[in-house]
Amino acid sequence: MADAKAVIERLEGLVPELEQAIEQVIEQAQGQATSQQASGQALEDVRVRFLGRKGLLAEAMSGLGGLDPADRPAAGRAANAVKTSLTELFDKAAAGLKQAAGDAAQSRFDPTMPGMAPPLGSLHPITRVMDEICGVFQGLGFEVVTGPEVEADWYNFEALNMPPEHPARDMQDTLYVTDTVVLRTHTSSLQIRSMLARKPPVAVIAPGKVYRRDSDLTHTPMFHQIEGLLVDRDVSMADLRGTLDAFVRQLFGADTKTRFRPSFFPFTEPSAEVDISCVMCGGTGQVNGETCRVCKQTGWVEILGCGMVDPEVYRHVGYDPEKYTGFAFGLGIERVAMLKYGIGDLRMFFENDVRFLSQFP
Ligand code: 2NL
Repeated sequence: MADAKAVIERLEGLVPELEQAIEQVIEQAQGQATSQQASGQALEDVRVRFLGRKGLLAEAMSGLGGLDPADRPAAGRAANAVKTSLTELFDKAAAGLKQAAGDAAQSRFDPTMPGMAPPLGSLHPITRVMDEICGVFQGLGFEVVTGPEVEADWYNFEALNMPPEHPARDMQDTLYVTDTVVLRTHTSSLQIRSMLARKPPVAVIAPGKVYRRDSDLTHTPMFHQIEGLLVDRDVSMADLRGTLDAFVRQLFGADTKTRFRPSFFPFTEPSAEVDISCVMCGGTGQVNGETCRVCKQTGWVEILGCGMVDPEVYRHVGYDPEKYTGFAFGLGIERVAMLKYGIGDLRMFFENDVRFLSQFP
């Protein structure tokens, strides 16, 4: 017959043994020598060693079977009490370890550290220049208008004094959607729409994407344009010059000079092209003793086309050409942006390389 006292002693001896094993795991965890995951695993190993199916408790309890039946109830109660103690010890240790891991994370968190700045986007340089130009004209009392990029040929050509056989309507130059629908080749179509929608005085500025059947080093099939239109009684070419002078000075600086050269557009008469004194060399034609690459030593760069609205356009929108006069102008945004920021290659605007774009914060 096995000795009941010895079995009970063996069982009860497990409690301090587990306490010691747990203490060891906790000491290791506090020494930071082990990771949170490693100490969790070490504790689990201890649990299996004591409480597992073939663990120390199971082994000690197997002694119960060999006892005198009279001793079994007392030994059984002792065994149950030990099992409860061991389980509680283990649960407490596991909770303590988890708490300690949380505390450690807390102490590593430094609320005084500067935050991480989220990466900021920026406006495309074309958008910036477009906004800036619109802002200047809004300051002069013009209203910004927008509208469709897919346009009936009547608004894009016919109303602008470009009848069906006009050379600008050639398939070589224009992107046709159907026989009578085009991708707008300029934003003049918006100004035609504006004139149809209201009576003079009209002062509108029309920014947007335009499309031409053209693609090489200096031309892209899509580019950006701004057109302006002012129609009222007694509008003269002097008003046109004054308005464009004010615009150019605001955009390129107060020292900028302008010059008007005679030109031709089907929708204006007379027509002119406007040059500004070169933004690179200040009109001298030289940069550090070398030929200015922007104006090719001429001291001037072309910036826009303009003119007095042709009476033929008024007839198409139902304005009386005897009563009203007005001026219009158009300019390419890419060209202005290249001049303003000293960009030499048109393709930069369309590649959308972040290293380029992020230079315009
Ligand atoms: C250029 C020249 C120009 C216009 C656009 C216009 C619009 C209407 C009536 C008359 Cl509704 N004219 N627009 C006039 C002259 C020149 O653009 O070189 N653009 C890039």
